[in-house]
Amino acid sequence: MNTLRASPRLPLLATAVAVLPLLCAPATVQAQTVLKIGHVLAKGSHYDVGATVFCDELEKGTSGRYKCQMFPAGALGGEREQIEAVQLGTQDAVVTSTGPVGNFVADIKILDIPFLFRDYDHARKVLDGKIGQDLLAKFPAKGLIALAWSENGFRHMTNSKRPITSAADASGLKMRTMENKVHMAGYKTFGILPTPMAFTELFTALQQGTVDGQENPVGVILASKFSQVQKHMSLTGHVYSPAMTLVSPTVWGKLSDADKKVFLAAGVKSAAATRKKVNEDEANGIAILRKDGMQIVEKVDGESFRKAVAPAYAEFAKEFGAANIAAIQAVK
Ligand code: EAX
Repeated sequence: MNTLRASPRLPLLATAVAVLPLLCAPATVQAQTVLKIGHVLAKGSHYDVGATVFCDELEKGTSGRYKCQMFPAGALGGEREQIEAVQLGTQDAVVTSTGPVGNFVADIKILDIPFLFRDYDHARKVLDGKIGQDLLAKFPAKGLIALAWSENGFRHMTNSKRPITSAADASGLKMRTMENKVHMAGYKTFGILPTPMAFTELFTALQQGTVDGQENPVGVILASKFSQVQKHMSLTGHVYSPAMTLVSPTVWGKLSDADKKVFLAAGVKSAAATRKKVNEDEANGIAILRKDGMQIVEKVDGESFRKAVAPAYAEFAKEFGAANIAAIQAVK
């Protein structure tokens, strides 16, 4: 039994008042950590669905010891900015496309090669298999913890000038691209004038005509209401855009082994929820965008784009290894 002793500096009553709350505190006061997690898409988008599942799973799996404060819609800046903040530890986690990630972990730029992936099934098999998991293992050495491969989707072109049915139609258009050198090299072969820009600046740039167009998956075009500033859309599907949940090493280093398992499992569940939302957007989004006034070319001459980008594959093979590219293409 603690006996109350009057501190020489405090009369007995004041001492009692000071220590009383401590005596009434529950036996184990659970410290709670609130994680600052961001992404650049609107609430309700495929990233937001994934981030919400991630946070719910964390809270459940740690019995409330970890919760999230979510910052959607680029509130914490563009993807590159948020990745830098996660690396520095000033932000705890980010859900991001791989667009700018290649500037931090060069090896993953191989995934950004145009027409590398046949379809969603192929891309998901590669990323969830040895090739993708080996790439995730390269992140800690670069000051980032990659929990799982999530998904942005196959990218399609939109613009305000004209319908694009073949590579020739795309030629000469000033198109915003992600800050991604592989995309820019590939798109140049289509005759596009690539203008790299953070996603947070894109809507205004389209509205003001600073760029003629951009390219993004259906879910991004929907969630970002690009139908308000873009008349034409073409289902080019020229690049598959992976996404991922990155966590700061500052957070990761404080986790018990058990909590690390919770974080990893939450990352996997988050990715599954995002992929499900991407499937839904792919199924329903075109009709919605057409109803919103976009003129959509569904039958694109994909061969013209593949032919145009073929010479760049020699450069990609030099940078990433022909065998590595072939290994991805060979996954069935
Ligand atoms: O990650 O920058 C982009 O075009 C990305 O696809 C978008 O930010 C979602």
